[in-house]
Parts: sequence; structure tokens; C-alpha cells
Amino acid sequence: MSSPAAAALPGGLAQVLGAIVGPRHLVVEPDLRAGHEVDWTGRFRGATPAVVRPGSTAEVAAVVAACDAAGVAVVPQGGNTGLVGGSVPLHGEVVLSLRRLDQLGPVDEVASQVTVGAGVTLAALQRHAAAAGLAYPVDLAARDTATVGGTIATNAGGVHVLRWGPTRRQVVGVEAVTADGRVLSHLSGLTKDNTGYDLPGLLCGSEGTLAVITAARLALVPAPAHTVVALCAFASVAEAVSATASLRRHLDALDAAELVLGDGMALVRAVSGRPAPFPNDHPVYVLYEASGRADPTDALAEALHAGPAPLDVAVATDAARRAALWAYREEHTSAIATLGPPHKLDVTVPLGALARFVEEVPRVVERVAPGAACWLFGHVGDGNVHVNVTGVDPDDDSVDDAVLGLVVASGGSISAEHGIGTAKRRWLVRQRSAAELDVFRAVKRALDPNGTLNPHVLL
Ligand code: FAD
Ligand code: 2HG
Ligand code: ZN
Repeated sequence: MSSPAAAALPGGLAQVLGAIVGPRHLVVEPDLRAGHEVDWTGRFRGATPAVVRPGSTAEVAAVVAACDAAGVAVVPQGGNTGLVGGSVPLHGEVVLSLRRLDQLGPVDEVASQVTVGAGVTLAALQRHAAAAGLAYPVDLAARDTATVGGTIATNAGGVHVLRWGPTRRQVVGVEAVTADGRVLSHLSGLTKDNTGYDLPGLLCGSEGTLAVITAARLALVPAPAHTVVALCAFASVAEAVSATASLRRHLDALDAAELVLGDGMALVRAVSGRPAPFPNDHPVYVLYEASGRADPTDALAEALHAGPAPLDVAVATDAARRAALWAYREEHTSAIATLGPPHKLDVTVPLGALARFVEEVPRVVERVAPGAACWLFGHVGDGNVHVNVTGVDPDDDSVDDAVLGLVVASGGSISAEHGIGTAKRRWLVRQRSAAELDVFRAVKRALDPNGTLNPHVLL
């Protein structure tokens, strides 16, 4: 999906923005803007008159206020790894890049918390926490690029939601800038603090539409002394779901349960050249990870006996072999990207309906887009399936309509963890009542009356 070229900035605004951030950080050269104008998948491509790169909260506030006063819309952008077309200037907006806000505060070992800038990447945060013997539990394959601000704005999930919850559960304070340039700062991180509305909770998942997040106070968890990964093969998705339910009942230390299907495994192997995990191919795999202070390997093996028996199991305890098993799952997104821009439908269905949903999706897709290829994988413990469809024109959303229709009919959610962005805006009315959407719009008006922040995202 691409948009016409962006209009130039209104008279004088370029000078104002350049004076705020310094000329070096007002990026107008086409080749330097280019990477900020297209999303990670290549499906959503826009154009911006300028990428503005503030280096402090005060600069963010001044930039946003200047754009608001000039009637110029702004797209906040972190690592630009978002998958719903919410981080790129599809309507000629100014791009506000938050990547320079990359300060890592000292880890508060008494509270197990840390305050960091919105531009810190997940990987940098994870390394910082690890150096203090702690861990930041939100983890996803884009960890080297995705930022704290972006993960809060999307309420990112990732592979550890099963045990630690999504980003919202880790955010104990935020600093953010409203469209008129006011700074809201509540970073004390007090566990008990009933002094009004929960602004961190509101900003989690707000997709850059309510305020620009500039820093966050985050809860950390104990770093595990032992981690074990087991890749298990099953005969069907129904067995995989039932084995996962059994593991959840029997294993406190379960961090992740990740679904891979046979064709996705074959694609990842073809693209990466990785060897097969087992002598025989199987239709369904689940990658389990467990971790704790004590070695959970025996507990995992015992828990596996309590459910449907896997057809094959590969176990890894050392970091290199664990990473090799994880690669079969994590490399799905990049392997699919080699086939051209996919339609990505990140959905949840009730666990009881998941096996049927996985069977049904290819049939539904074949009906509306004969010959298109369907790739399904995801976070089976959360009922979160990533439906990717390749071989369909980026602008043809009949596949999206058909799959999301099936999701709603199954009692699921049209966005599990990636957000609504611009990609799914059309379908939000199927999921949220008119009364809820009215309240959403009222909240938006209260914080951003001129519609400056991501006006084409979410609502
Ligand atoms: P961006 O893409 O830059 O922005 C995303 C949204 O947040 C946009 O609407 C943007 O306007 C807004 N935004 C960004 N920064 C700010 C800010 N400071 N203040 C206000 N608004 C802001 N997501 C998951 O949930 N789980 C996964 O497992 C997962 N795996 C992924 C794997 C790969 C290989 C890739 C490419 C993506 C994956 N994602 C996943 C999606 C993506 O990484 C997340 O949505 C992530 O949270 C985006 O962070 P970002 O910094 O790149 O944000
Ligand atoms: C994942 O779980 C991400 O790997 C990306 O959420 C999903 O590529 C996708 O559709
Ligand atoms: Zn995911």
C-alpha cells in the first residue's frame, strides 16, 4: 500500500524544528528518509517531508507542540518493526524518531525496576538487566531493533506472555508528551499508588495516538539460572493444544509454548539451510521453554508424560543448542518475507477453537484468493495464531476480510499483540461496540484535540 509524495513542511516549520533538534537531526534527504518511510514488511510505504530526531524529552515536547500548532500530523517511530502499518507516514506525516532517547538508568536492585529511554532496544534492555542478575521478560525476534517506546505503544506480547504477561504488565511508570507539548511524568514505580487514572495502562497499546512515550519505569524479574528448550513433534494441532494445556497445569516454570507447522518448518529450513530437527518430518511442532532457579529439565520431561505423547522430542539446555531450536520458530517472519510482502493477521482464538481454526484458515483463504499460500504459526499457549498470506496484492484486503471474519465468528480477537495500526482499522467496528468506540474517540480528543498524533492509526 503506498501513498502519494508528502507535501513540504509549511513555511517556517523546518527552521523551527531544525532549531529545536539541531540541523543534523532534521533529516530531509530522500535517501536518509527512505528507511523511515516503509514498514518492515514492505507492504506499507509512505512519504514524509522530514524525519525529526529529538535527543531529549524537552526536545520531543517542543517538536510535537510546534507540529501541533502548525497543523502538521506526526507519526511517532521507534525501531519501525511494527507489523500493522502504524509506524510509517502513509499520509505525508512528519516522522518523529525516538531512537536517540536511548538512556539506560541504573537498575534499582531493591525494587527490581529500571527507568529507561523510549529509544532503548529490547536487546539493550535485556543485557542491562542481565548485568544486574535480573531479566526483562518481554522478548521477541525483533529484539535488536524494537524499542521500549514501540513495545509499550503496541503493548507487545512476544514469546513469554504465557508466564510474564504482555508489556502492559511490566510497565510501572511512564513519561510521555501530549500533542500540545505537555510532559506527563510518573516514574516512581511504587507498587501501591492509587492516585487516579492509570496512565501507563492507557498508553500501553495506544499505538502513538494519545501521547509520545519518552521514558518508562519497568519491572524486572529474576534471571533464571537454568533454561531448557524442548522441540516436540505432534500428529495434529489438537494434540499440540492438549499437550500444551497439560504442561501448563503441571509445570510452573513454563515460559513459552510456540507453534510451528510442517510447511513453515520446511520454509525456514529452505531459506536458512538449517538441518532437520528429526529424522522424519511431522505435521506439527511445539517449542517449549522452561526456566528457573532450579534446573526444570526433569520437571519438563515428567510434565510431558502427563499429556499426549510427542512423536519426537529434541531437548537443549546449553545456549547454542537452545538458540538453534528457537531459530526454527523465530525465523518464520524473515523466511516468509523472502516470498514478498505478506498479509499479516495476528489473531487470538479461544484455545478450544484453535485446532479447528488452523484447519479452516487455508480453506477460507483458498476461496477468496485461489493459489495464495498460507503460513500459520504462533504462541499456542496464548491462543495467538499468526496467519500470514503470501501471493496476494498488498492492496487487496479480501483475504484479511475473510480471515478476520472467521476470527470474529470463532469468538477471537482481530489483534492479539501487533495492534490495529492502519492495517486493521476497517475491522475494529466488528470487535468493539459503538459505545466503546465513542469512549475511545473521547479519550483521543481529550489528549490530542487537533488529531496531530497518528491520526490515521487505530480509530
Ligand atoms: P515501531 O514499529 O516504530 O512503532 C509501532 C507503533 O508504536 C506505531 O504505531 C508507532 O507510531 C508507535 N510508537 C513507536 N514508538 C513510540 C513512542 N515512543 N511513543 C508513542 N508511540 C510510539 N510483536 C509482538 O507483539 N510479539 C512478537 O513476538 C513480535 N515479533 C516480531 C518479530 C519480527 C521479526 C518483527 C519484524 C516484528 C515482531 N513484532 C512482534 C512486532 C514489533 O516488533 C512490535 O510491534 C514492537 O513493539 C514494535 O516496536 P518498534 O520500536 O519497532 O515500534
Ligand atoms: C512472532 O511471533 C511475531 O514471531 C511476528 O509476532 C509474527 O510475522 C508474524 O506474523
Ligand atoms: Zn507473535
